Amino acid sequence: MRRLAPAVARPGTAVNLDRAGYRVRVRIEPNRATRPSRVVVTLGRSGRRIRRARVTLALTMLGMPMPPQRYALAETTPGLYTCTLAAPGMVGRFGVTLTVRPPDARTVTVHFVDLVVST
Ligand SMILES: [Cu+2]
Repeated sequence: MRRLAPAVARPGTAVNLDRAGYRVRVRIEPNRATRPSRVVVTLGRSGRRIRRARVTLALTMLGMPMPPQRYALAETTPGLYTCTLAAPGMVGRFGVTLTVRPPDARTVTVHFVDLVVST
């Protein structure tokens, strides 16, 4: 169920989301309209990193009809998943859906808002 006030990923801060026993931590940098951004996600459960999950991200601009952009993250370090987002081209609030498929557990989905700012 979506929370009424979703977590917001702002430049320079991480978002922590707890869902179904998982701790999902997300950083998006630099979150600028004219530059690609790096997404770094860590997955934990009971204090342990989750490895070999399949992690995907869908991005839509809130309040503007545009097709979602979808990305698959790569596990670049054990339990740490990354991807690079194309420069969004505009400032504003983007809705992010992050889907985590752990190797031996149910799929976990979290939602948050990504705030893209100007330079
Ligand atoms: Cu837009």
